Amino acid sequence: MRNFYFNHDGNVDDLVSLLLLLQMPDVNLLGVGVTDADGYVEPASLASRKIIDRFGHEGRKPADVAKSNSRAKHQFPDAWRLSAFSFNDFPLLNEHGSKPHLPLATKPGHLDMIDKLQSSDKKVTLVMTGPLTDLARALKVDPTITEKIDKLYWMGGALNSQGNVAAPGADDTMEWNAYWDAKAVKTVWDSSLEIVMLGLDSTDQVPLTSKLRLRWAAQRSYPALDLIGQGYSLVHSFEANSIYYLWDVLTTLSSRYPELIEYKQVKTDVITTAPSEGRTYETKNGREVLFVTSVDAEAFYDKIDELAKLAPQG
Ligand code: AGV
Ligand code: CA
Repeated sequence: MRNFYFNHDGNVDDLVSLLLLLQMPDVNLLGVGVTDADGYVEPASLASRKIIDRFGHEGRKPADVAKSNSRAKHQFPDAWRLSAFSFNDFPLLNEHGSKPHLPLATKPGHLDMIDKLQSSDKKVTLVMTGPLTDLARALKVDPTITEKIDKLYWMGGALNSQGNVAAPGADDTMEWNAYWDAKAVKTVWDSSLEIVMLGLDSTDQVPLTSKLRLRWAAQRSYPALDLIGQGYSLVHSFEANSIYYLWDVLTTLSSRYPELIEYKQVKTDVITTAPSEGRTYETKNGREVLFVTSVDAEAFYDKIDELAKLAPQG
């Protein structure tokens, strides 16, 4: 068994990532933290608890879910944050009522992360699919957690300056999770952690297409694939700069199945001031990260199906 901790921020691909992490046969998910970023934290944490109730496996699922009390430097657009309410209302997650069985953790996200890491008997793979704020705060409270973290897999940043933030005062070179709290990225970069970075350069290789939607629809007799299809039906791209990708799912699956990706060592840094606040870039004086360059997209889509079919039928 491998120990994992997952911190996400409540958009559709974050919740689908949780669903799939729960299915990995040799992954013991120690804990889950939810940041109030790309999904309202209230419905996003409720939905997380219900996903674990319905799709978790005895013996390798977390005992609770922690809500983060970290706050945005730049908050996500409301139009994106609202999908967490719809997801939490899916009939598939509310068959037995609207209250999850799984409790909320007593501590906020960053302290929950410390507790779960410190109580692990072996090193933990840390997967983060939203802003890095909870980890940055955890490192300040207890820097010794670095000894408990095997690697950090983070969905965030971009090295080609092709960002996905369109906001006044921002120059379009940064990725949203980094822009939400750029100083947190800097804090994590200043730590000794081994970081695998899935920036937009790699996630751009796995867009959400209508072909994919139909592939899931055709397999909807599997409840987890039904939920995945329903989830992604909440997100559509009507503007050129808002195409939806499988950003977080790629990050999550890569953390356990690195054969899906190729990466190289690069030295990088992050800008923490406007107008490029949150922009990550390559520089020879930077800190080393393992930067994902390419994806075996077909194997990745197959892996989603394979894992989803392992979910309890109910
Ligand atoms: O920048 C990618 C991050 C991922 O963690 N999120 C979505 C994923 O959860 C922000 C984001 C960028 N474009 C979006 C986003 C869009 N069109 N809709 C929702 N979220
Ligand atoms: Ca996310």
